[in-house]
Amino acid sequence: MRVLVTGGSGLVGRAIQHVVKEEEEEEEEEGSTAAKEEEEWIFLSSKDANLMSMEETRAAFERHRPTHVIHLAAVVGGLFKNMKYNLDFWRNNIHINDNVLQAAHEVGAVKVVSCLSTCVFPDKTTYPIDETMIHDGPPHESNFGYSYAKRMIDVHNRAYFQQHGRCYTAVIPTNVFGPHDNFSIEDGHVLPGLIHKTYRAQKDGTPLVVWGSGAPRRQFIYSLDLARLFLWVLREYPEVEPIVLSVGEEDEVSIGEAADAVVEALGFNGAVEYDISKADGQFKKTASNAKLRRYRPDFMFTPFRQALKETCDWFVENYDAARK
Ligand code: NAP
Ligand code: GFB
Repeated sequence: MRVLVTGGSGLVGRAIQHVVKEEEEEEEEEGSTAAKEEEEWIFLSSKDANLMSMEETRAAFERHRPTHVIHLAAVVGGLFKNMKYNLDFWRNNIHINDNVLQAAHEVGAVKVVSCLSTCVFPDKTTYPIDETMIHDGPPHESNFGYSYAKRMIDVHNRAYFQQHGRCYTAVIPTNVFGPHDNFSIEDGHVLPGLIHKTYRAQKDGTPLVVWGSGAPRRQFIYSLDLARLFLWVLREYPEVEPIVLSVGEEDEVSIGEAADAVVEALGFNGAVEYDISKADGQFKKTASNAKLRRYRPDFMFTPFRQALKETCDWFVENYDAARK
C-alpha cells in the first residue's frame, strides 16, 4: 500500500503526518513492524508539483505510482477570503480535483479519499444536514465557488465508479483547526484568526475585535481527530458515497462562545468587542454524524477546550514559524 497525500504540508496533511508517525512509534514500542512494512507514505506540497497543471500532476503520480491517495490539496480560506475570490476558488479547485482524480486513475490507484466540507451543503435546508443532501440546493452565496467545486468531487467519484469500478470516495469534515493551521487574520478561518488576534491584542494591550455578531454556529473538529478518522476511511470505509466527519450536533458552539474559549485558553484579560459591520456568513451548517457513529460508535473526539488549548500553546511556541 503506497499512499500519496496531496496537500501533505497543510493543516490536515501535517496532522496525518503526525498520526502516521505516532502509529509507527507505537508499533516500534510493541516490537511489531507489520503496518510499517505494509504502508509507505508520501506527502506532497505545492513545491513538489503544481496540481493545477495536468502535466505536473501526471509526473508526480507517475513518479510515486500510489496504490492509495488522500487528496487534500485545495485553495482553502476562511469566510472573508472566499467572499473575495469565488472565481479563483472555483477554477483552481476544479482543475486540481480533475487533475488529481484522473492521474490517480491513470496510474491504477485503487482508492482515493478526497475532502469536501460541510459548507458544500445547501444553505436553505432542514437540520441536521446529512450525506444525502449535498446536491439539494444552492450553497451559501459567500463561498459558492469553493462549494460547487467541492461538490463536483462527488460527481467525479460516482462517475469513476460507474465507468471504471473505482472506489474513489470523499469525507465531509466540519470546520477544522489545530497546529500548523493558517493563522492569517485576513485570509484564515475563524479559530486561527481569533487566536492570532487575541495573541496580538494581549501583546499590544488593545481589545480583541471579533468580526460579525458572534451568533453564527459551527461544529469544530480537531485536526488530529480528523487525521485518525482519515486513516480509518482510507483503510476500512468501503463506500463511494461520502461520509460526514463531525463532532455531535450537541457540540456545536456559537462564534461568541468560540471567542470566549480562545480568550480563556490564552489567558487574555483585555476587552472583547464585536464588529458587526463585518459579515456573519452562513448562520449554521449543523451536520449529523449518525453515519460515522454507525461505523465508529466508540470513536472519542478530543474535548473542544483541550484541543483549543493545545492549538493555542502550539501557536505561542511556534509564533515565528507559524503561517500567518
Ligand atoms: P491548508 O492548510 O491551506 O493546506 C492546503 C494544502 O494544499 C497545502 O499542502 C498546499 O501546499 C496544497 N496546495 C494548495 N494549492 C496547491 C496546488 N496548486 N498544487 C499543489 N498543492 C497545493 O488547507 P487544509 O485546511 O489542510 O485543507 C485540507 C483539505 O481539507 C482541503 O481539501 C480543504 O478543502 C478541506 N477542508 C478544510 C477545512 C478547514 O476548516 N480548514 C474544513 C473542511 C474541509 P503548500 O503548503 O505547498 O502551499
Ligand atoms: O471559519 P470561518 O471564516 O468560515 O468563520 P465559515 C466565519 C465566521 O466567524 C463568521 C466569524 O461568522 C465570521 O463573522 N468571525 C469572527 C471570524 N471573527 C473572525 C475572524 O477573525 N476571522 C474569520 N475568518 N471569521 C468557511 C468557508 O466558512 O468554512 C470555507 O467559507 C470553508 O469555504 C470553511 O469551507 C470550513 O465557517 O463561515
